Amino acid sequence: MILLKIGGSVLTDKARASTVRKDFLRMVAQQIANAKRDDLVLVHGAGSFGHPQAAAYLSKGRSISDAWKTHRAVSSLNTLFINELHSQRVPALPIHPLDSITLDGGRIARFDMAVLGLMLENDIIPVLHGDIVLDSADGFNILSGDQIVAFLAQRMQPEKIGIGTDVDGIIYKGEKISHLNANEFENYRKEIVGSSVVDVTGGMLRKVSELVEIAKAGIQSEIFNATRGGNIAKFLISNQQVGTIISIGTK
Ligand code: IP8
Repeated sequence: MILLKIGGSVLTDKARASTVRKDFLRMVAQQIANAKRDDLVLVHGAGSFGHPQAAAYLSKGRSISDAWKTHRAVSSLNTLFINELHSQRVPALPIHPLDSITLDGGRIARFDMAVLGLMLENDIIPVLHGDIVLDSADGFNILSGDQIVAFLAQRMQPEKIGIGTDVDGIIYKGEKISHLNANEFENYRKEIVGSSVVDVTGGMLRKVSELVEIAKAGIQSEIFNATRGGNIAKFLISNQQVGTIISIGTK
């Protein structure tokens, strides 16, 4: 099984509320279609379909109405993405975390994976996404797609885990590094900068932190630029490295 997250920065224009990057949506769907993998689990981020709404939820009194607007926004991106996948004949269906996951203090406490398992058995590609989710400690909380990836990685032990973003990998002192040893993450931490636009889930630093944790459990992943032509296909089909590998020890 391959686990692939496509970042909100790839699918949406993060500077404009609820605006999709149509060309990229198509380009991503085409590469997934061409790879012809039926053992794929997709996760996508929220980008401008969720982060501004989640920021409003968090700052304006945490109303159920703002929680709904957040879920509605990211669900509508999920629908647009799945429509595009279907137009490329990719048999994909949604799994909405609001309905299937609960949190405890911001971390996944329960995830009913029965639907996901049956989808894979039926050659259906599940498409999950970052979402606003009920939290037993705290009303609702924002669940990033990256935490979903880390959770599924530990549960399902995929053969490959990829995080497609709009940067070439982990940028350290202005240059992409080809490998991050999870044991040395603390040396890099202060140099990894977050996103300049609204990102309630902590941007690149949070993403890398999630991947460092799974690397420490022996699970390797790769962050790469999904906006560059062909990288998703290369990741899905070949063994060619396209971004930064995060693992334990030296590569
Ligand atoms: O874009 C965030 O998911 P992410 C989810 O994967 C919401 O961090 C609702 C903002």
